[in-house]
Amino acid sequence: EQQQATQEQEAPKEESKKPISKPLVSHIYTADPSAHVFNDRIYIYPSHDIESNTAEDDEGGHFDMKDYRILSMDSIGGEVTEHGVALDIKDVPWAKRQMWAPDAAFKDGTYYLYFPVKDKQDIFRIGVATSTKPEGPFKAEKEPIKGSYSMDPAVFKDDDGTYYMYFGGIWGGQLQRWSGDNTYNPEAKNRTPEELAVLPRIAKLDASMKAFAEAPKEIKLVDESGNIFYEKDNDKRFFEAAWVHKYKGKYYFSYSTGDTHNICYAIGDNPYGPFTYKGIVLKPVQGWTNHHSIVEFKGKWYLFYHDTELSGKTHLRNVKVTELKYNEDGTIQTIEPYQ
Ligand code: FUB
Repeated sequence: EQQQATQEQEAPKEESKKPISKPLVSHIYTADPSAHVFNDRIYIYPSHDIESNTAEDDEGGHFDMKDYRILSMDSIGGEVTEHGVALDIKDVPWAKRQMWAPDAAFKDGTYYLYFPVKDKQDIFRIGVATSTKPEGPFKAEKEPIKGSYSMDPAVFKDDDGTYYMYFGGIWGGQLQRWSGDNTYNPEAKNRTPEELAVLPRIAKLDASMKAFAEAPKEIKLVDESGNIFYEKDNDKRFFEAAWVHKYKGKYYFSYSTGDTHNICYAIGDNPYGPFTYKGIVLKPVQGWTNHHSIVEFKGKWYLFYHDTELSGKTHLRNVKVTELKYNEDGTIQTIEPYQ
């Protein structure tokens, strides 16, 4: 079995350099920012990091979050509002521990919060909760989304009004335990370097927004020759933190490479891929994890991300934002988070 590095191990330090942007809030720790524009305002759906003193383990047990708090602002650089508890783990009947990176969507007057949390059997599932307001509070469904597993859901609305959920994360996110036909093997180990990398998943949402319209499928993430990455290609293969946005008719699938700490991206012609690897969006940040979202607001594009500037601890992060720029050919200009 491949030796798994502990997630408390920091990415290469950039201490002598200055961060390019400031934490959006400093009174609470926030991470994994999924940003959306609703009603001309930016809403950020982050994880709410806390110090729970849960012992660190190889599966990220110290990321022991217990609720969600939503942030909003009417302009980039404007005042940020934190809206209080949007959903508490005690109000999710099937949940046991670890509320990880959420996302949100809006349809027909209802806001949907999608969130990964471990169930009573310690298996990550994805739940859904609803509200009439983007900031919540949200009311959770009594069961997780049927057929859901692993973590880091990201919901993308295509121009034709179809919603797709992208999800999955390896190691502590448990995706390596699920085969391509969605069967569960609790004994499955992390892939060895010579094995093909685990692939992220997609499932179309049905009209209710609370169920999959189809069984989850693997997404082919490939190199320029069309080959799926091997686990040893860990500077390019998928680890966690999927996000999809559309730019000039192309689908951009971006994600974290986990143990090599980059946010990378790949481009495809339809929501299901294949997506061809193109490069790095964001270089490693302070802290082990790297997780982002990409959103257009008032004609400019922005990258929301996090680092550990406020705490210096991997599990106590703070969300940030910076502008994202494209080249003429549609490639993304790599962002250096420290200069
Ligand atoms: O916040 C907990 C986990 O850390 C997320 O789900 C991952 O993407 C990583 O950022």
